[in-house]
Amino acid sequence: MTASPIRHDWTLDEIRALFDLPFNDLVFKAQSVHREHFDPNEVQVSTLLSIKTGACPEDCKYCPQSGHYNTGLEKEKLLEIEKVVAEARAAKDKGASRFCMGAAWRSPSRKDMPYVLDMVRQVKSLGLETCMTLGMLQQDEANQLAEAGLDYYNHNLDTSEKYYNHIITTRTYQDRLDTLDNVRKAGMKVCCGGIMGMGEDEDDRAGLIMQLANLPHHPESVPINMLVKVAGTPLEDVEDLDPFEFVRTIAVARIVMPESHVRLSAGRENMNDQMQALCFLAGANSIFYGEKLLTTANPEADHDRQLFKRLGIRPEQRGEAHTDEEREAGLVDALEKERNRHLFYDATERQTA
Ligand code: SAM
Ligand code: DTB
Ligand code: SF4
Repeated sequence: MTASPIRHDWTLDEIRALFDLPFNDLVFKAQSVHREHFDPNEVQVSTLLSIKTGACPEDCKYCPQSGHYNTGLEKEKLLEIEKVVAEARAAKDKGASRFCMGAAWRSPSRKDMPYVLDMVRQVKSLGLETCMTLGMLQQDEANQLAEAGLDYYNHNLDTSEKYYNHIITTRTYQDRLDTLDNVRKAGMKVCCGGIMGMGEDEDDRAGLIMQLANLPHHPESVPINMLVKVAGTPLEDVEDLDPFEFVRTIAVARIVMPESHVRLSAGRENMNDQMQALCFLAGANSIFYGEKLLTTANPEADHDRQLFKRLGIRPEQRGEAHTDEEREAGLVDALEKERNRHLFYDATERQTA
């Protein structure tokens, strides 16, 4: 079978046509593409930590951390490095392969940069992949983060260009594209996706996926979030999205970005196991693992380990998505992978014993 080509010239009509396929045809196509590029029974697991919480100057209508809305969130200053490292170590012990650190900033300030860079160095030295999401980045900031060893930078487009102004007014779509460009030029991997269920229509979901797929390089990681409705935000009462529309979005993302990890991201707390299994079938192969996202709840780690067991899913270990050449060059340690895998499942046994 020839592998699906990597394209960067998708039209909205082509993406709409994928969304319009009968559900079974769409999921079958997505799963077929998935199998050309990935082990269908492996899912990458990342753990998230909020390193600076609340009082954000931006007005993103979905966000509990925006200072524009009263969500009753306790704000916190930038966490001390030791605390972050301890959390990262705990995440690694539970079997996470990547540690993602998020800050409620419009962009990092000059005075915070040295701390953030030190965090990257120390978390990386634990043997974890590192990811940060700190808001907009200038080129020199992106370069510094890359130099400190940051593997991934998360910066979402969130929705279509057309719907964007309904959701955020304090920074433009172009600002976001510029940050993504700076991250790429600095040589980091890109994590970029969006949120479903914010009152957008199917064309907006198609528009977002088109934007992502037509970036000069596909983001290595594409988080597809279901809106977590938080009381006090302007979107707290928005109508629920049909769950099948969410699965369709994952499937289309998988088809048009065949080599990317598609992350079943925020919103799993409100999804049952069957819905999550359907998302994996549609090509999702990454999750956030651990009881908390940034400020809202995520399923219990033990529940996720049980779900993986029931579905025969293995956690993808750091480096498994590397090329054969990289493997042969000894960048991936098979023994460590096996040990980590045991660590992940043994944690279940320890907690259920
Ligand atoms: N302040 C930085 C920024 O916006 O780039 C980083 C942190 S921000 C919380 C990271 C991402 O979390 C947002 O781009 C958005 O996609 C997602 N997010 C925030 N609140 C959410 C919610 N209530 N439901 C789903 N996703 C959410
Ligand atoms: C992403 O796309 N989703 C994550 C991560 N990137 C940083 C954040 C989800 C946040 C959900 C709301 C909260 O917990 O505050
Ligand atoms: Fe601030 Fe990020 Fe939340 Fe927007 S999404 S309000 S930028 S923390």
